[in-house]
Amino acid sequence: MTRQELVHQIKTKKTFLCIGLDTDINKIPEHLRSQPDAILQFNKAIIDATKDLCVSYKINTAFYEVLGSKGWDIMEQTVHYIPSTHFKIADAKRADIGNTSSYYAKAFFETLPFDAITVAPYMGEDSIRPFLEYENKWTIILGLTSNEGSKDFEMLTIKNEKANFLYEQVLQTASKWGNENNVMFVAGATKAEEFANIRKILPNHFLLVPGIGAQGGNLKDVVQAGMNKECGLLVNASRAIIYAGNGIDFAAQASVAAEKYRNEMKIYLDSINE
Ligand code: NUP
Repeated sequence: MTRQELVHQIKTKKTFLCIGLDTDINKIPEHLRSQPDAILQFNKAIIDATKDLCVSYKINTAFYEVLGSKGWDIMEQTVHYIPSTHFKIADAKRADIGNTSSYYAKAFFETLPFDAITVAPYMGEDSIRPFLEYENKWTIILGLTSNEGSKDFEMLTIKNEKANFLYEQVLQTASKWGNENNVMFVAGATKAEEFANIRKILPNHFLLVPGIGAQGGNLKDVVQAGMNKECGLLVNASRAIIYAGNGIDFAAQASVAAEKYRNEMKIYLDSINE
């Protein structure tokens, strides 16, 4: 999906919500658990109920890999079920030496029809380059993550006239490997106080922002410092939406939770379009 198409979806649907399909057999409603294709049924019901409220779905591969080959099959069926209008993210956090990365890229961009994959920047440019060679596909580089451990490396103070923290150096350097049409960065909603700084370095890039809902990040804070003229944000919520209910009406409850975010997002989007 191109940047233009993504921005068009955001403006037309008045939402920049990304729903995380972190589907866990232990958390899905009891009545589904005994079914042989419980996770796929759950995902399909969530997608049917929420697709008008979001522009993107993010599949965290861990929740599928844990089930072995069956899980990979469910992930494949799920990604094919997502409408072509939606931006499909594989949250796989890959990157390796070049020839290995080229197979990671092929696995997620050709064998599977994802639009984007998350990658770790630690191994440097040659580990990311193979992902960037695909036209109309996106590489989402971990910038400043939402977890506590981001302080261990990402928030390390470095002695450098251009950057205070290591994550800033990552944004500055890695943004040059690609461009605003094929690179995004992860910026955790729990780090909203850093967003103004992130925008100084990357005024135009899209940011994938996980951490609202279950991790306690605040949508308003993220938007105030992080939104740009084209929106520039994909805000993800996984547990807060997909497990909003755990009865027969779980999909309707997920839709209610997604609609709350969408309604708030609509107000913010209207304010940049005025
Ligand atoms: O910094 C990050 N924080 C984060 O939570 C980078 C991520 N990719 N994620 C992922 O976003 C995490 O692995 C999970 O799939 C999702 C957040 O889920 P939730 O807290 O909304 O349930």
